[in-house]
Amino acid sequence: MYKIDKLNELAEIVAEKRAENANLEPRRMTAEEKDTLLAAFHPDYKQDEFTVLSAGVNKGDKVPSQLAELLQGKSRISAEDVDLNKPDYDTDVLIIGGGGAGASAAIEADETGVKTMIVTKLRIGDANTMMAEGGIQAADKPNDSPAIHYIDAFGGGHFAAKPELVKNLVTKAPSAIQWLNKLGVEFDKEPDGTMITTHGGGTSRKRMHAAKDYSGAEIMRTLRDEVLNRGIPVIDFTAAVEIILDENGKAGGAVLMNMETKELLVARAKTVIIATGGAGRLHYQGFPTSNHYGATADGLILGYRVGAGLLYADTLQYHPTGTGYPEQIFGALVTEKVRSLGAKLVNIDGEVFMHPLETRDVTAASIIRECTERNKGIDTGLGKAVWLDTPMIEYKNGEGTIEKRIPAMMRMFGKYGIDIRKEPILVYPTLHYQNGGLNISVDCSTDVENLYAAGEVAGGIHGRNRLMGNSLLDVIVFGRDAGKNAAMKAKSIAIPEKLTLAHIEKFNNELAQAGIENNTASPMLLPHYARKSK
Ligand code: MEZ
Repeated sequence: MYKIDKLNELAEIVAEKRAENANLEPRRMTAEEKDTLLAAFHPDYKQDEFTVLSAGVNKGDKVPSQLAELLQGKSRISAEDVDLNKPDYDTDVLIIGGGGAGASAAIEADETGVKTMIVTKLRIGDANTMMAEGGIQAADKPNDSPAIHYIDAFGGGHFAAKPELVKNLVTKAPSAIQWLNKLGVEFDKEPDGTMITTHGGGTSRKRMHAAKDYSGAEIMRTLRDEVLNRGIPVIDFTAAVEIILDENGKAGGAVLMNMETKELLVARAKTVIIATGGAGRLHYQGFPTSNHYGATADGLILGYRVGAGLLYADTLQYHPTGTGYPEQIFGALVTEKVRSLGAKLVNIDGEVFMHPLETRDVTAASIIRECTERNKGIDTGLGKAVWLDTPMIEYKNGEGTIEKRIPAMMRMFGKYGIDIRKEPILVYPTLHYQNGGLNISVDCSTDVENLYAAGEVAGGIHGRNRLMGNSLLDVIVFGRDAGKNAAMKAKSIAIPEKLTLAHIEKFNNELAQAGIENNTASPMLLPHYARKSK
């Protein structure tokens, strides 16, 4: 193994300083310090990693270059490949994506009595929701309120979020927790049934509700059971490759592709919800990712090609603590809850170089600065990293805390011979979340009528930086709303009659006029390193 003795030697320095570091209260950065730090070290500010779009509704805006390649890529089909007059599926509400937002939407749409169907390119639950660890925010304690939650979220997002979306997020948070609780999510509770809550980066109150450190898996398990128990049809291993419009430019379904046989199918619907999640598997700027295998920005491409605009697609979240070592779990998420429970970030000299609960963009930039300009990172053989002093959790809170509160972390590192109760771990930022996405209104509608979006694919809720636990919250709040609103709309309209895929040629012409020759098939569907089917 790479210089394991050297790493053990360096870890000794962290152990020696633990008692002193545990009592340190590092000061918070000023707003000015944060701005300077972000501009110099956050990946979003590296201008040469972005491309200005030449076609589509966001022409003139910059997005990460890998995303631009797909947004201005080539459709996987042409209009002649399918017969739109012979739909394989007919439904009221078509939901594309089987993660937390898609499942929440399906449950609420089904509740209204409309015909609802989920289509997902992998299986229901193969989603970033499943991978979320640390928790879900809701201001439901006596010392807290949705108004305080609003200030934290809006400020943390650099005051760039759409105010009405943040308001919707925070005011519906307490009822979202109750809804999940009733459905059967096993939240961490005190013996008297009170929910246990902790801090996250940038929160002024303890409002993170969790199921240990596998909160997303617990929530997704519950939502999946509910979808299946209700008998909502789930068409799995089937990707949406184009949105279908009607003669008036309104959404009317989607062309689907069986991931194994590549057979094309037509789903006709009165309303369509895009809930396809994020884009970590595009590995912007060469970063590893904490995202699930299917996070390839598909929904952005589907929406953009039919005219749905994007908001803040140039801002990404690099979770400060991706695993920096060992190689087998490089980039995997080390939940922020580890820092909420008291672990501090420490450099090669054993110095605590920042407050551990600054907002994520600031923390990531600070770690990058430590490993570059300050040259205080630890060489792991895979790159530079800093220490996250996990034994400090037990030093401060007593033995057994790690096993009780973050057992999945303990298991993940334990598999590779690292006991996080006794040894600090090595971390470096990992691509975690797309802050922006399809521009939505508060009813989850996009710029295209009858086309809705919810979950990570939607933009504007978190501004230019999201706080921990507001994503699990957003998939529930906006997923539920999208389901209800798309269902109500479906009840008020007739089945679309004249369906068309004319937008494919129209977009191709726009690309040609802009001088773009790009044969990249989009949406991408699977990462470029996926094993090809025979
Ligand atoms: O909201 C998140 O991204 C989250 C809870 C992540 C984590 O650190 O656990």
